Amino acid sequence: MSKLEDVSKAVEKGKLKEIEVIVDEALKDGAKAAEILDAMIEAMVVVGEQFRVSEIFVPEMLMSAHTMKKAVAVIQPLLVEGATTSLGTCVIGTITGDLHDIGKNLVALMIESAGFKIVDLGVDVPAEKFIEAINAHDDCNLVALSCLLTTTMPALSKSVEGIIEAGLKEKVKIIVGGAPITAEYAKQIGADGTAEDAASAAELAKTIVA
Ligand code: B1M
Repeated sequence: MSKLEDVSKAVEKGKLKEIEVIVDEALKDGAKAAEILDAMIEAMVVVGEQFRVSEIFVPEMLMSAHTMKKAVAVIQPLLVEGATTSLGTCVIGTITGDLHDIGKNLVALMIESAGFKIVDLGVDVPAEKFIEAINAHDDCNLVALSCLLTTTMPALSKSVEGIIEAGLKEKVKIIVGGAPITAEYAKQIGADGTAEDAASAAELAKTIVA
Protein backbone atom coordinates (compact mmCIF):
# COMPACT_ATOMS: atom_id res chain seq x y z
CA MET A 1 0.00 0.00 0.00
CA SER A 2 1.33 3.50 -0.82
CA LYS A 3 1.77 6.07 1.95
CA LEU A 4 -1.16 8.08 0.53
CA GLU A 5 -3.34 4.97 0.70
CA ASP A 6 -2.22 4.54 4.31
CA VAL A 7 -3.48 8.08 5.05
CA SER A 8 -6.73 7.40 3.28
CA LYS A 9 -7.33 4.10 5.13
CA ALA A 10 -6.40 5.66 8.49
CA VAL A 11 -9.06 8.39 8.02
CA GLU A 12 -11.59 5.86 6.80
CA LYS A 13 -10.99 3.64 9.83
CA GLY A 14 -10.73 6.55 12.28
CA LYS A 15 -7.17 5.79 13.44
CA LEU A 16 -6.96 8.85 15.65
CA LYS A 17 -3.88 7.83 17.62
CA GLU A 18 -1.81 6.79 14.60
CA ILE A 19 -2.78 9.49 12.10
CA GLU A 20 -0.06 12.07 12.85
CA VAL A 21 2.71 9.51 12.39
CA ILE A 22 1.09 8.20 9.21
CA VAL A 23 0.83 11.73 7.75
CA ASP A 24 4.46 12.46 8.72
CA GLU A 25 5.55 9.28 6.97
CA ALA A 26 3.64 10.26 3.82
CA LEU A 27 5.31 13.71 3.84
CA LYS A 28 8.75 12.14 4.33
CA ASP A 29 7.97 9.82 1.46
CA GLY A 30 7.52 12.90 -0.77
CA ALA A 31 3.75 13.28 -0.78
CA LYS A 32 2.55 16.89 -1.18
CA ALA A 33 0.18 18.39 1.41
CA ALA A 34 -2.46 18.88 -1.31
CA GLU A 35 -2.20 15.19 -2.29
CA ILE A 36 -2.64 14.16 1.33
CA LEU A 37 -5.70 16.41 1.56
CA ASP A 38 -7.20 14.88 -1.59
CA ALA A 39 -6.61 11.37 -0.21
CA MET A 40 -8.45 12.32 2.98
CA ILE A 41 -11.36 13.94 1.14
CA GLU A 42 -11.73 10.73 -0.91
CA ALA A 43 -11.74 8.74 2.35
CA MET A 44 -14.57 10.92 3.68
CA VAL A 45 -16.61 10.20 0.55
CA VAL A 46 -16.15 6.47 1.29
CA VAL A 47 -17.16 7.04 4.93
CA GLY A 48 -20.26 8.95 3.80
CA GLU A 49 -21.26 6.11 1.49
CA GLN A 50 -20.71 3.51 4.25
CA PHE A 51 -22.94 5.61 6.52
CA ARG A 52 -25.58 5.97 3.82
CA VAL A 53 -25.88 2.19 3.42
CA SER A 54 -25.78 1.66 7.23
CA GLU A 55 -22.42 -0.16 7.21
CA ILE A 56 -21.24 2.33 9.81
CA PHE A 57 -23.03 4.73 12.16
CA VAL A 58 -22.58 8.24 13.62
CA PRO A 59 -19.81 7.27 16.14
CA GLU A 60 -17.60 5.81 13.37
CA MET A 61 -18.31 8.80 11.13
CA LEU A 62 -17.30 11.06 14.01
CA MET A 63 -14.03 9.17 14.58
CA SER A 64 -13.14 9.61 10.91
CA ALA A 65 -13.94 13.33 11.20
CA HIS A 66 -11.71 13.71 14.30
CA THR A 67 -8.93 11.80 12.55
CA MET A 68 -9.13 14.02 9.49
CA LYS A 69 -9.10 17.17 11.64
CA LYS A 70 -5.93 16.00 13.39
CA ALA A 71 -4.30 15.28 10.05
CA VAL A 72 -5.30 18.66 8.62
CA ALA A 73 -3.61 20.32 11.62
CA VAL A 74 -0.34 18.59 10.62
CA ILE A 75 -0.43 19.77 7.00
CA GLN A 76 -2.06 23.16 7.64
CA PRO A 77 1.23 25.14 7.74
CA LEU A 78 2.15 23.67 4.37
CA LEU A 79 -1.22 24.58 2.89
CA VAL A 80 -1.17 28.24 3.94
CA GLU A 81 2.42 29.03 2.96
CA GLY A 82 2.64 32.49 1.43
CA ALA A 83 -0.53 33.96 2.97
CA THR A 84 -0.48 37.76 2.73
CA THR A 85 -3.72 39.06 4.31
CA SER A 86 -4.43 42.21 2.32
CA LEU A 87 -7.59 41.50 0.35
CA GLY A 88 -9.99 42.18 3.22
CA THR A 89 -11.79 40.21 5.90
CA CYS A 90 -13.94 37.15 5.38
CA VAL A 91 -16.53 36.12 7.95
CA ILE A 92 -17.17 32.39 7.65
CA GLY A 93 -19.37 29.83 9.37
CA THR A 94 -21.49 26.72 9.02
CA ILE A 95 -25.17 27.49 8.92
CA THR A 96 -27.53 27.14 11.85
CA GLY A 97 -28.54 23.52 12.57
CA ASP A 98 -25.46 22.13 10.84
CA LEU A 99 -22.44 20.79 12.73
CA HIS A 100 -20.21 19.82 9.78
CA ASP A 101 -17.03 21.85 9.85
CA ILE A 102 -14.23 20.04 8.05
CA GLY A 103 -15.14 21.48 4.65
CA LYS A 104 -15.77 24.92 6.16
CA ASN A 105 -12.36 24.82 7.88
CA LEU A 106 -10.65 23.93 4.59
CA VAL A 107 -12.48 26.72 2.78
CA ALA A 108 -11.35 29.13 5.55
CA LEU A 109 -7.77 27.91 5.22
CA MET A 110 -7.72 28.38 1.44
CA ILE A 111 -9.40 31.81 1.58
CA GLU A 112 -6.82 32.80 4.19
CA SER A 113 -3.97 31.72 1.94
CA ALA A 114 -5.58 33.70 -0.87
CA GLY A 115 -4.98 36.85 1.23
CA PHE A 116 -7.99 37.41 3.49
CA LYS A 117 -8.16 37.75 7.26
CA ILE A 118 -10.57 35.15 8.59
CA VAL A 119 -13.24 35.55 11.26
CA ASP A 120 -14.44 31.99 11.85
CA LEU A 121 -17.78 31.82 13.66
CA GLY A 122 -17.72 28.01 13.87
CA VAL A 123 -20.77 25.80 13.35
CA ASP A 124 -24.51 26.16 13.93
CA VAL A 125 -24.33 29.88 13.21
CA PRO A 126 -27.63 31.82 13.02
CA ALA A 127 -28.15 34.74 10.63
CA GLU A 128 -27.86 37.31 13.46
CA LYS A 129 -24.31 36.15 14.28
CA PHE A 130 -23.20 36.58 10.66
CA ILE A 131 -24.74 40.06 10.60
CA GLU A 132 -23.16 41.00 13.94
CA ALA A 133 -19.70 39.86 12.78
CA ILE A 134 -19.95 41.68 9.44
CA ASN A 135 -20.89 44.89 11.27
CA ALA A 136 -18.10 44.42 13.81
CA HIS A 137 -15.35 44.38 11.16
CA ASP A 138 -14.99 47.57 9.12
CA ASP A 139 -12.88 45.87 6.47
CA CYS A 140 -15.20 42.87 6.09
CA ASN A 141 -15.91 42.49 2.38
CA LEU A 142 -16.80 38.80 2.15
CA VAL A 143 -19.09 36.40 3.98
CA ALA A 144 -18.89 32.65 3.37
CA LEU A 145 -21.64 30.28 4.47
CA SER A 146 -21.19 26.52 4.48
CA CYS A 147 -24.10 24.05 4.39
CA LEU A 148 -23.75 20.27 4.25
CA LEU A 149 -27.29 19.08 4.89
CA THR A 150 -30.27 19.30 2.59
CA THR A 151 -32.33 19.90 5.74
CA THR A 152 -30.37 23.09 6.54
CA MET A 153 -30.67 24.59 3.06
CA PRO A 154 -33.73 26.65 4.12
CA ALA A 155 -31.61 28.10 6.97
CA LEU A 156 -28.95 29.03 4.43
CA SER A 157 -31.52 30.82 2.33
CA LYS A 158 -32.84 32.61 5.43
CA SER A 159 -29.35 33.78 6.42
CA VAL A 160 -28.57 35.15 2.97
CA GLU A 161 -31.93 36.91 3.04
CA GLY A 162 -31.14 38.28 6.52
CA ILE A 163 -27.78 39.66 5.41
CA ILE A 164 -29.37 41.35 2.39
CA GLU A 165 -32.27 42.73 4.47
CA ALA A 166 -29.79 44.14 7.00
CA GLY A 167 -28.54 46.35 4.15
CA LEU A 168 -25.11 44.67 4.02
CA LYS A 169 -25.11 43.72 0.34
CA GLU A 170 -23.24 46.96 -0.46
CA LYS A 171 -20.54 46.06 2.03
CA VAL A 172 -20.01 42.32 1.46
CA LYS A 173 -20.11 39.72 -1.26
CA ILE A 174 -21.90 36.57 -0.20
CA ILE A 175 -20.60 33.14 -1.16
CA VAL A 176 -22.25 29.86 -0.22
CA GLY A 177 -21.23 26.25 -0.63
CA GLY A 178 -21.23 22.66 0.52
CA ALA A 179 -22.15 19.35 -1.06
CA PRO A 180 -25.89 20.00 -1.70
CA ILE A 181 -25.47 23.55 -3.01
CA THR A 182 -25.72 24.11 -6.76
CA ALA A 183 -24.94 27.28 -8.72
CA GLU A 184 -28.63 27.55 -9.57
CA TYR A 185 -29.65 27.35 -5.89
CA ALA A 186 -27.01 29.90 -4.88
CA LYS A 187 -28.34 32.35 -7.45
CA GLN A 188 -31.95 31.66 -6.49
CA ILE A 189 -31.33 32.56 -2.83
CA GLY A 190 -29.47 35.76 -3.73
CA ALA A 191 -25.85 34.73 -3.08
CA ASP A 192 -23.10 36.19 -5.29
CA GLY A 193 -21.57 32.81 -6.02
CA THR A 194 -20.72 29.28 -5.03
CA ALA A 195 -17.80 26.92 -5.46
CA GLU A 196 -17.46 23.16 -5.38
CA ASP A 197 -14.37 22.88 -3.23
CA ALA A 198 -12.02 24.85 -1.03
CA ALA A 199 -9.52 25.77 -3.76
CA SER A 200 -12.25 27.07 -6.08
CA ALA A 201 -13.85 28.94 -3.17
CA ALA A 202 -10.55 30.80 -2.68
CA GLU A 203 -10.36 31.62 -6.40
CA LEU A 204 -13.96 32.84 -6.30
CA ALA A 205 -13.25 34.93 -3.20
CA LYS A 206 -10.37 36.73 -4.93
CA THR A 207 -12.28 37.48 -8.14
CA ILE A 208 -15.55 38.41 -6.48
CA VAL A 209 -14.12 41.21 -4.29
CA ALA A 210 -11.87 42.61 -7.05
CO1 B1M B 1 -22.79 13.91 8.44
N1 B1M B 1 -23.86 13.79 6.82
N2 B1M B 1 -24.41 13.93 9.50
N3 B1M B 1 -21.59 13.93 9.94
N4 B1M B 1 -21.41 13.58 7.25
C1 B1M B 1 -23.16 13.86 5.54
C2 B1M B 1 -23.05 15.30 5.03
C3 B1M B 1 -24.06 12.92 4.60
C4 B1M B 1 -23.97 13.26 3.10
C5 B1M B 1 -23.69 11.44 4.87
C6 B1M B 1 -24.55 10.48 4.07
O1 B1M B 1 -25.69 10.26 4.43
N5 B1M B 1 -24.02 9.92 2.99
C7 B1M B 1 -25.45 13.20 5.21
C8 B1M B 1 -26.24 14.37 4.64
C9 B1M B 1 -27.37 13.90 3.77
C10 B1M B 1 -28.11 15.05 3.22
O2 B1M B 1 -28.38 16.03 3.85
N6 B1M B 1 -28.48 14.91 1.97
C11 B1M B 1 -25.09 13.42 6.67
C12 B1M B 1 -26.00 13.25 7.75
C13 B1M B 1 -27.36 12.69 7.39
C14 B1M B 1 -25.66 13.56 9.09
C15 B1M B 1 -26.56 13.45 10.33
C16 B1M B 1 -28.00 13.94 10.13
C17 B1M B 1 -26.50 11.99 10.80
C18 B1M B 1 -27.36 11.64 11.98
O3 B1M B 1 -27.22 12.16 13.04
N7 B1M B 1 -28.27 10.72 11.75
C19 B1M B 1 -25.79 14.32 11.35
C20 B1M B 1 -26.22 15.80 11.30
C21 B1M B 1 -25.60 16.59 12.42
C22 B1M B 1 -25.79 18.07 12.20
O4 B1M B 1 -25.02 18.70 11.49
N8 B1M B 1 -26.84 18.65 12.79
C23 B1M B 1 -24.40 14.18 10.83
C24 B1M B 1 -23.29 14.24 11.66
C25 B1M B 1 -21.99 14.08 11.22
C26 B1M B 1 -20.79 14.00 12.18
C27 B1M B 1 -20.91 15.00 13.35
C28 B1M B 1 -20.70 12.61 12.72
C29 B1M B 1 -19.61 14.25 11.19
C30 B1M B 1 -19.18 15.75 11.08
C31 B1M B 1 -18.03 16.10 11.99
C32 B1M B 1 -17.45 17.44 11.66
O5 B1M B 1 -17.59 17.99 10.57
N9 B1M B 1 -16.78 17.99 12.65
C33 B1M B 1 -20.22 13.87 9.85
C34 B1M B 1 -19.47 13.58 8.67
C35 B1M B 1 -17.98 13.41 8.86
C36 B1M B 1 -20.06 13.42 7.39
C37 B1M B 1 -19.40 13.01 6.07
C38 B1M B 1 -19.10 11.52 6.13
C39 B1M B 1 -18.13 13.74 5.69
C40 B1M B 1 -18.24 15.27 5.67
C41 B1M B 1 -16.87 15.84 5.46
O6 B1M B 1 -16.24 16.31 6.39
N10 B1M B 1 -16.33 15.70 4.23
C42 B1M B 1 -20.55 13.38 5.03
C43 B1M B 1 -20.55 12.50 3.79
C44 B1M B 1 -19.91 13.17 2.60
O7 B1M B 1 -19.67 14.35 2.58
N11 B1M B 1 -19.69 12.43 1.56
C45 B1M B 1 -21.74 13.48 5.88
C46 B1M B 1 -15.00 16.14 3.89
C47 B1M B 1 -15.01 17.63 3.55
C48 B1M B 1 -13.62 18.06 3.10
O8 B1M B 1 -15.91 17.80 2.46
O9 B1M B 1 -17.64 18.91 3.92
O10 B1M B 1 -18.17 18.31 1.51
P1 B1M B 1 -17.18 18.76 2.54
O11 B1M B 1 -16.62 20.17 2.10
C49 B1M B 1 -16.13 20.41 0.80
C50 B1M B 1 -17.19 20.93 -0.19
O12 B1M B 1 -18.53 20.60 0.19
C51 B1M B 1 -16.93 22.39 -0.28
O13 B1M B 1 -15.53 22.48 -0.06
C52 B1M B 1 -15.14 21.55 0.93
C53 B1M B 1 -13.70 21.20 0.75
O14 B1M B 1 -13.40 20.72 -0.54
N12 B1M B 1 -17.55 23.32 0.68
C54 B1M B 1 -17.67 24.63 0.32
C55 B1M B 1 -17.98 23.17 1.93
N13 B1M B 1 -18.39 24.34 2.42
C56 B1M B 1 -18.21 25.26 1.45
C57 B1M B 1 -18.44 26.64 1.44
C58 B1M B 1 -18.14 27.33 0.27
C59 B1M B 1 -17.64 26.69 -0.85
C60 B1M B 1 -17.38 25.33 -0.84
O15 B1M B 1 -18.33 28.65 0.13
C61 B1M B 1 -18.71 29.39 1.24
